[in-house]
Amino acid sequence: MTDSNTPSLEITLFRGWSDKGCYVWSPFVTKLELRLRLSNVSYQTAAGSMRAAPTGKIPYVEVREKDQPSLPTSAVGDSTLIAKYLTERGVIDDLNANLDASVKAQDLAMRALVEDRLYFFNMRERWIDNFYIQRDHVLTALSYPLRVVVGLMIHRTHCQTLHGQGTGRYSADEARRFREDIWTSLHGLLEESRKKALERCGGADDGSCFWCLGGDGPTECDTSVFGFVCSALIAKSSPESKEFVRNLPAVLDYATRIHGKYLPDYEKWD
Ligand SMILES: N[C@@H](CCC(=O)N[C@@H](CS)C(=O)NCC(=O)O)C(=O)O
Repeated sequence: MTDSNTPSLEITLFRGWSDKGCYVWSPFVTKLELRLRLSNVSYQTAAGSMRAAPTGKIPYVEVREKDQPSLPTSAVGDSTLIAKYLTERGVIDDLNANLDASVKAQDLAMRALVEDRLYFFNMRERWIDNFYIQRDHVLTALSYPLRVVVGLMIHRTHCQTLHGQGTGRYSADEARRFREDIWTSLHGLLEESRKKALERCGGADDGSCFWCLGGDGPTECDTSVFGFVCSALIAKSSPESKEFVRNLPAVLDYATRIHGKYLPDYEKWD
């Protein structure tokens, strides 16, 4: 549990794995953890299961009213919907409240870049190119025979999804280049943001965080981008992405500063 400002709700975040003290491989879980920690909100973690998740995906949360413990818990799924719900309940701050319309649009575009584009290249690298590593990690709770059967079903579903969405139709080289273009563009953006942050404090780097859109505080897209950077650095089923990201100094610096300030209790990537 982190220190709390929070008040009325007891929050359990289901992360897919128990893995105490570690990041999990899902970028959406880490996105939500950073989102909670930016508002200094207390929460507990548990493994949960896809079957219990309201959307069939992780992350999801269960919330209980602290002052009315007899009420049933509510379950909410999807990292964005969870953040919206907690914002509306006044539990976390609305990070984008004071942005003007064009910056809000940039923020949404950055989230879409990672959550709705990079996501599919990750799915391909993990579930197709490095299937056995991904299967054995995701289905670790299952016996080996079940893992084989369920793994095959997931593989088939993901192949169909990637074919329908289009990412599955590229050659391996094309897919790699598209994926690397995303990381390279993020690196360029973060280099500029770091420069702006340094200029704001007169060139003296005190090790503070800098943020994607170059402002003096985080916006929603920082939680998504951090989630995807962290996931690329820790997941063993995306070795090419890891190697590529490890060679992007501004991306590493961005994630290292956020890790140090907001998630220092988690084991860091190597
Ligand atoms: N839009 C969802 C995406 C969540 C998601 O795709 N989670 C993946 C793990 S990274 C998952 O649970 N996949 C299982 C499945 O697709 O069946 C969110 O923001 O929470």
